Amino acid sequence: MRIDLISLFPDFVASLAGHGVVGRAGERGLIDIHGWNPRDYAEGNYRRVDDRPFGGGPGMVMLIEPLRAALQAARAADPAPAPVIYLSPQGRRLDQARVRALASAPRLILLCGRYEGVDERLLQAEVDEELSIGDYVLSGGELAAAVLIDAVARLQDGALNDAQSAEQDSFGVDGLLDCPHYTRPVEHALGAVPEVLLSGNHAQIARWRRMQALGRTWLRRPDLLEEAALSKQDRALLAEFLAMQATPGTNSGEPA
Ligand code: 9D3
Repeated sequence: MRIDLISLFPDFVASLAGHGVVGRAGERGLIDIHGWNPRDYAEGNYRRVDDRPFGGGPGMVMLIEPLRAALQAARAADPAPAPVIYLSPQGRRLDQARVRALASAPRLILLCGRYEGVDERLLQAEVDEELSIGDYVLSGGELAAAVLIDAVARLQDGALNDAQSAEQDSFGVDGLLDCPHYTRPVEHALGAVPEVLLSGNHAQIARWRRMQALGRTWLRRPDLLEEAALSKQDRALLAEFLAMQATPGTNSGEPA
């Protein structure tokens, strides 16, 4: 997958993408990130990339021409057609279903804004999709682009090691939260490891983990449960979890 990044700080995003799973995906040639700085396409001694908003008000607005020229250069660098994604607080909220769809594209162009935003005419003419990463205020689109790159890079075939891939099978697909995890020591002042995990009974362990995943999702993210397609067995496990919750002396490990 080729990713072209239009940003006043392309190196910032590329450096974030140079570590961990994304870094490895880059080394393996699974993703290839190219930065394009609108300032390099700006005219005049001052190389302006922004100007004051018509109608007044605080902040600056990114100029059409430097962005258009940077986009054009990015497009021309590869013949594959690429959707242009604008990272913006006005966009649709990114979720794992959208990440999955974008991860299968051969190419993406990511447009990052700074200041108050981008001249609306450039957006109308050039942008195919507008995405937000959540309801909080960032200073620009760069961190959002880094989030999107991380999320699509780890879905590329061969990006994860075997253990990570196995985990991905059970999580992220069914839309539930993860179950709790424990490692040594078995006994600690902070508590003991649930006995079932030490039993060696893999069917019982799988059942317990599924029940915990269902229960935590119900407690913490009921919105996700409405989307998830629960089997009859899942409903029974959830009922069992909730009954245990209601019984004093059965601490499931949930904070109050
Ligand atoms: C305080 C400035 N706001 C005036 C009401 C508007 C505003 C402009 C530019 C708010 C944030 C930004 C910069 N943010 C992004 O470019 C951005 C973003 C975000 O802020 N939150 C979540 N997702 C994203 S994607 C891009």
